[in-house]
Amino acid sequence: MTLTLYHADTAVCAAKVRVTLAEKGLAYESCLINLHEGDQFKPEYLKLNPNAVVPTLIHDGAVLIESGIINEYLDEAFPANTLRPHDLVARARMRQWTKREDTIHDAINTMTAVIIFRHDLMQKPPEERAKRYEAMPNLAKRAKWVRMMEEGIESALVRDALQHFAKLYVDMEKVLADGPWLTGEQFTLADIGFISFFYRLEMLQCAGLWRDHFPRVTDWFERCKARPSFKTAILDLVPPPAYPKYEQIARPLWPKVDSVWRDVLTLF
Ligand SMILES: N[C@@H](CCC(=O)N[C@@H](CS)C(=O)NCC(=O)O)C(=O)O
Repeated sequence: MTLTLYHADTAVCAAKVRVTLAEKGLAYESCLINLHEGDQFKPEYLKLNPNAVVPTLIHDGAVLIESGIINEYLDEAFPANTLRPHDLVARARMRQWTKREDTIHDAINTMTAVIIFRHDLMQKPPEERAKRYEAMPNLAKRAKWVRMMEEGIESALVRDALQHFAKLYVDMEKVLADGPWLTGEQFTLADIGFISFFYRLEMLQCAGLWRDHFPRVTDWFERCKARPSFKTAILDLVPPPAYPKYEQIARPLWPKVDSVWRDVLTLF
């Protein structure tokens, strides 16, 4: 049996799959894709993943894409240490959480882009910026990217992203009254789906989004971080000292994020 994962150390979607692999104790061959260099657009990679994104998993020659689908696949293909509830109602609830991952990922992408990517890109001359935009084959993604780069932290896209987080945390806070994990007593793919997103927000100096307002969500994330899989799948690849840049760039922007956040929270 062979498992090969195409991923990138900081890519939050790839980290979701690494957490599942670690929780299930599955070894894999690691193929790193350099997203900044544009490896994802190379023809040989596009044959595996026509969406030009990571992760891609290859299991005994079968190519699988989409992190949430890969996670369910892994749990079905390797039933030991199951990460899905046996009870069908609980399993359906788990899928209600995993279904939200793409929307939350999009919001994470907004925050990372306006805080970090923009900082880097705006230092480049306009022609080089235009080249970067043109290299993006997906026109909707390109249009969003241009808007994020032009508008930065003031963009209404930030407010949209924060609204998605607010709804998520309110819902999480509610269910976490009934158990340590999102579907109750068992740690499942529902929890796994959000861990790397929380870590990214922590790197972006935005942990106040939950720490200042949602105590059960705060405890939940601390429990996630205490699991050995967090170290193996996330921390070992993205250690905080390797990213002082994130802190330096992001910290001055937190007051602005926090003021929009407090405003958004009044809607919930
Ligand atoms: N829905 C996809 C999203 C994958 C995705 O957007 N991956 C990001 C990294 S987290 C990526 O590869 N971005 C590179 C790019 O957009 O050029 C999944 O969950 O697998």
